[in-house]
Amino acid sequence: MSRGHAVETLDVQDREWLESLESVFERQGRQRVADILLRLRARAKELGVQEPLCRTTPYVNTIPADRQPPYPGSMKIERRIKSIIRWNAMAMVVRANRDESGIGGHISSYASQATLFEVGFNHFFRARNDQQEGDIIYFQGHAAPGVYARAFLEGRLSGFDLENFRRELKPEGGLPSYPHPRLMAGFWEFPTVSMGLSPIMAIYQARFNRYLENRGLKQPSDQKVWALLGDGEMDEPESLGAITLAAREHLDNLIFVVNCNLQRLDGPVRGNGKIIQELEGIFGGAGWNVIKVLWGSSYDPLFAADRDGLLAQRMEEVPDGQFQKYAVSSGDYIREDFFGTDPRLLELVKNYSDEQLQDLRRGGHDPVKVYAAFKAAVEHEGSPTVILAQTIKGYGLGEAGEGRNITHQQKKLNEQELLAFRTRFGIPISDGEVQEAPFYKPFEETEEMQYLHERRRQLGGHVPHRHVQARPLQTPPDALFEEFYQGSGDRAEATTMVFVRLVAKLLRDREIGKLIIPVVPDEARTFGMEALFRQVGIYSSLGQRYEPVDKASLLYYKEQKDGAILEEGITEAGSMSSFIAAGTAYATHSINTIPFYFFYSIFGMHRMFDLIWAAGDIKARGFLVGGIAGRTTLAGEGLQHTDGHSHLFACAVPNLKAYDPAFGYELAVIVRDGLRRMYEKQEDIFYYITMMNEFYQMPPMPEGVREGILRGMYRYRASAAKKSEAKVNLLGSGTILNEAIKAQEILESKYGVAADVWSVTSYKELYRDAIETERWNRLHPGQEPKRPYVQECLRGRDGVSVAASDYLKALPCMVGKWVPGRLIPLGTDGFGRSDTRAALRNYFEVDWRFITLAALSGLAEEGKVKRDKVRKAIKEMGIKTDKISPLDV
Ligand SMILES: Cc1ncc(C[n+]2csc(CCOP(=O)(O)OP(=O)(O)O)c2C)c(N)n1
Ligand SMILES: [Mg+2]
Repeated sequence: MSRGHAVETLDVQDREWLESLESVFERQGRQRVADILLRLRARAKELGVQEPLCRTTPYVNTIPADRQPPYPGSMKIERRIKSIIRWNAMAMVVRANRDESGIGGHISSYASQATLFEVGFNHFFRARNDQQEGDIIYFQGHAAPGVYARAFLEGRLSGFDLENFRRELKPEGGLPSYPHPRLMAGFWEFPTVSMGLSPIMAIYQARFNRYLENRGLKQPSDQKVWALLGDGEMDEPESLGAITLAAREHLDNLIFVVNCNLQRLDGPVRGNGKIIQELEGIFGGAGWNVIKVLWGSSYDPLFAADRDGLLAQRMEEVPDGQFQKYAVSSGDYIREDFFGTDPRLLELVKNYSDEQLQDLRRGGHDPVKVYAAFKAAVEHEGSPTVILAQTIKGYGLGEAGEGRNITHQQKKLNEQELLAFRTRFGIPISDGEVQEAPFYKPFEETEEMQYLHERRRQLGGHVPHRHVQARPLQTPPDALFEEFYQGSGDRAEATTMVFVRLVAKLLRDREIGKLIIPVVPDEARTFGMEALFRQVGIYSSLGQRYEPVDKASLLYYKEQKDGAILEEGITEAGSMSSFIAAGTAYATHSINTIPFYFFYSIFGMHRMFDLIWAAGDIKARGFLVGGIAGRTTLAGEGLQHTDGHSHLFACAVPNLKAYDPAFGYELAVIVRDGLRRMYEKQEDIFYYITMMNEFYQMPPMPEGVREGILRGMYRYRASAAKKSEAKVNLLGSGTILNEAIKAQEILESKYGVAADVWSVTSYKELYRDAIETERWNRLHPGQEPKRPYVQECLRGRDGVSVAASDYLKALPCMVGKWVPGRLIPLGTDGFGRSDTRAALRNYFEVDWRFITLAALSGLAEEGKVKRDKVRKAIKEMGIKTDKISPLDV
């Protein structure tokens, strides 16, 4: 009872207090004790007593041995199954690296958490089927060999598959290194191997599940979100960055299991400290239910005999680095170093042999303790749970790496080490065969195989298992978009406004309105989205328990339980995680939610690219909307805020469509086609669209341009000049298209140059088409070569093309080789500045004057205009030739 109290402090008075506490506990229960403690604290405070800061509990199991539930299965059979999985997981990695040195893989991470996984697989992780929702499980990425090895026993993967671990490109196929839904369609559900993303995605997933329930899109259920994480991983800012949200939202559908093997890749997570205590303080302080699973059943008798809490005290003072040392030490060292600090501790273990001391197991390796923790977590109500399970990295590897600093990278075992592993886990492979590290699978009739299958049957099927059952949606009719095709007439608008109006309209739609999910990180007013606050409400699981200060106004800040807007506050990572949860609901919940995530464009690709990469992997659908974009279009904000490179970033994500539209109708065409492709045709793509805050009249849509808008370019305005000495093509994107249009007028009226203006909506689309076409031609030499779309557009218009955008020059350069004639790129390379739009466009040399100059200068080089004309133009347009280059600073 009095565990954790130093013996020295236990004088008579202390004992009396403790005894009376114990008697209250015995007669009146836990709640009464808690009430009294609260009262005592309050009184002590009144008396001016400075309370000791106490964020942690003693270094012992949260669930005492006498409150453990009985183990519901056969531990003996489960141990056999676990041992076989351990062996196969190890053999996969060893064999892969034998065949091809350097192919990589991890043995020791799974080895440390096999018990955590297996207790989950045998007793907790429910599969999704027609009768039940199942659980949502994020498996630690580099523990994938363990998941594969289990799937092998379950009959979901073949020996061939295991053989080809990390050899995906073999003709017969192989297994990806880590969980990638994109690469293993019917298997992995969540990409988890970029440390830190899985915890934050799991939190927002759990919250999104509640959102769906509160909005009536899904029936409430007892579905859990499990995230199996590493202790080293908890140092990633994303891992801890959203834990208060989980507590605030009372997400008792969320369980983190942190495998505290006290090591990461290079060495100890906290050699000089205690990671478990640190995490307990952090999670506990944030309002989570913390369950520590530190010691296995073999420690129970020791704790029972340690009436004065000396053992717990010693455990608390020993740093993690030293515990790691014990993991690799013999019993005599442990006796001397750990127990030897106090004769009373030595007395405690005097009947223990050195072997027994060495074999004392940590909690995370004891199914009884793990089961108790998992069960308590599942049953806990009111807050999320974190289970901190202490384990040993490389458990079972012995000399080959157990607890060693090199263990994370260990991929090869020699014959002796294989023999030792085989013997330790009792795998029926002969000495002669061990060297080959063969995979082992018992016959189906055996007790263990029957048991394994039966457990999964009871839990509803296999996990992980990704299966998409959402029915395709009908694309909204063209009529819904018609007003945007019409243009804005005399009214000046910004594409931001058009986009917001479009989404507001979609939200009102009877068919798909409920599925539209606006996500925004505290930037709604920046984009003029506040009208949506009132229209569809801001989601809050609590509704609105206060009178909003702006209640009297039309567009007040309206929070409601079934509000549609996910107003995430200032967390782009959290918002992106919401986007991913909403964008994958078609797979996780069979619900086609359609997220529109509006963010400040610089804080999009630039800030959360790894999550966007994860969205590509997980096949999230939806629209990423980069607001107030463009390095010269966003005036006044300067270096940190002006985005001139997100479209280049977007090029790197293969299934991301990226558009930089200039006009409302372009936007409408792109969004409608996106809805069609993602939700009707069920294509695994998603969209990045930039929108700007520059006001101008939105023209009506010309005839026949839809295909061009989607493919990346179309001729917006042909030259009006009938006869002219020279011709150029002006390619403009986003708001810079207007500069190209102005340059067209000047070139024609002042310099006698005919210019066609092209709206380039997507260099990425043009580039992709061109490289794919070129590839096809290369592989099909006997057939009629195809022409890239950009080349086709500009066919017969060679000479000079000037391409100007608000992004890096590299963007148009990507298609430069397919542009007939000379391509002159203009763009915004360099750090941004705070100034007016006009000043910025002069600084970055992307305004109509520089477009005109580039056209004339290109023509001069071609010999189509005189150099004098260029000099004259520079003067007339007031261009300073000695101005600094934006790249120089
Ligand atoms: C963002 C990121 N950085 C680095 C890595 C490389 N990496 C993979 S596993 C690992 C160590 C993981 O340690 P821990 O979280 O404690 O897991 P354990 O293997 O000990 O269970 C590292 C650094 C990664 N996968 N992701
Ligand atoms: Mg670790």
